[in-house]
Amino acid sequence: MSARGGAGLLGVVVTGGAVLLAEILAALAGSGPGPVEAVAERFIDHTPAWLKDLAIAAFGTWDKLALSVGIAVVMTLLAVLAGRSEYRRRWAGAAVVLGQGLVAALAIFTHPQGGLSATWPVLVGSVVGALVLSAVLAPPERWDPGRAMADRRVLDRRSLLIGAGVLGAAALVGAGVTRVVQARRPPTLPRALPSPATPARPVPAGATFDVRGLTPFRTPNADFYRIDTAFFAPQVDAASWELRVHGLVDQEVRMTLEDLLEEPMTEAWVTLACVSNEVGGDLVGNARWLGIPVRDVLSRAGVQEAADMVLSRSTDGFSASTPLAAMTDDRNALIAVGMNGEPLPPEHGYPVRLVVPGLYGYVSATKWLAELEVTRFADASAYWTDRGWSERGPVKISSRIDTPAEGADLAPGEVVVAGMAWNQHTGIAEVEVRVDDGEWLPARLAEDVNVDTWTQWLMVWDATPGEHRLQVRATGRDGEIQTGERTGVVPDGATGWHEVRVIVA
Ligand SMILES: Nc1nc2c(c(=O)[nH]1)N[C@H]1C(S)=C(S)[C@@H](COP(=O)(O)O)O[C@H]1N2
Ligand SMILES: [Mo]
Repeated sequence: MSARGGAGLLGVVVTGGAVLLAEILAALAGSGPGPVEAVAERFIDHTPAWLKDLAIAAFGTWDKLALSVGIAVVMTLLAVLAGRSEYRRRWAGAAVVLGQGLVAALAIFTHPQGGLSATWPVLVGSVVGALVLSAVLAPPERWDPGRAMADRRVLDRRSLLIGAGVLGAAALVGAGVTRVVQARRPPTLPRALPSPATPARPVPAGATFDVRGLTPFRTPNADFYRIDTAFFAPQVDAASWELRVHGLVDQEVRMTLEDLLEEPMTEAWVTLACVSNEVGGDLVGNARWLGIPVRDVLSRAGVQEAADMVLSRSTDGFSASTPLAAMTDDRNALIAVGMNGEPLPPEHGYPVRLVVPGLYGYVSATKWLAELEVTRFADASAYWTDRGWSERGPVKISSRIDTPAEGADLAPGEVVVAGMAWNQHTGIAEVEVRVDDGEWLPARLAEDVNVDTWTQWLMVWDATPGEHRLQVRATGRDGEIQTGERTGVVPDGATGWHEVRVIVA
């Protein structure tokens, strides 16, 4: 390898080590986000809406992986640059490493869960990195072994390494001690999930069809789609968590997690859907949620006449604008602590989130909930509304073919066509399938659980040889027939019929 190539490689190794050190320090101290997370999230926050939409369209739920790869590539290029610059001019590469450290420190400083006190791990990491880089990469003639003992700069090199080592070790010990002193709790609730005062009706056997390839009625937590602007799920401390209800209310209400868990709980099956779900997409899931009705908390605060919206905010700076009526009418709008019988997983909002039947997640389902501000649409706007999405997001009636899969090779004869349909808070009255622009034929609906959940459907199709196109559409309990007109997800959700093409031979 050429000397320059070697310098670039050393730059990568040293910078990588510095980032790792900063990440370990941040994780140990629990003082806030690590540099990679902070930079990624600040990046997401400052990405123009069109680029974000493009990323979600191109990568779907892999968008975060794509972003990680992008960040890794940029960091590697900067690290190679640092190595080569240091090789050419003393401190030039060290300056690049320090510069990266300062950028990351700024990202942490301005991060909702960061702040000034959370910047020290990355500052220590980048100073250690700069010292080590300078020590190992000064121009080669300085390291002529024949002159080693005589050359003061060799001493420089040794003292640099010693300095870096002492600093790094001291920081590690300090962070470790902080960790032990804080004795951070594992993410569990202060007590077991209460049993519901108002339980959900048991799921009748007829609510699920046993068809291979068909989505299960209940989405296990581990399989539930995840969409949010957080790179890593925020770590919320249950002991100090508090919900604040304020704005156009008679009196501000504050509740700790203990307070919340003492309230009578409602359990409800609710299907959650993302506005970014394309026709046929899988950004939708169904769970049994446990929580207290939002209206109970709002009535305690006393909502004033002028209000028409609740702006919910998360601990990480996200916000959602929910029509007041959706939180005060009789639907199961919940301040939820449980998901399928367990505390919320960190990625789904631990310790507390909102779930509101009938509305897309971006205007209702705030995870890592921190506050409810009672306000007016005329006076405030939410995170995604400020980025070009609609201020209101009622779920659009949708249906999807799960099986057969797109492009499937089938044998002639009876083929089970099955899938899901959802129209939260209104309900599904009918699902129809058609083959090759033929007549719409009614599918069989599974027994429904409530109007807030999705419904499985199936149809037995007598497949004939050839290439065929299957399409599905649903009709709501209100008589609305799902439109075949194709629109994209921006600004308030996609429309159009899902179709799959199959080959029968
Ligand atoms: N704090 C926070 N809450 C959030 C979001 C977010 O970015 N941050 N995204 C919302 C969106 S767009 C959706 S679709 C749902 C997704 O919830 P899930 O990840 O549990 O499926 O969460 C909502 N709640
Ligand atoms: Mo979403």
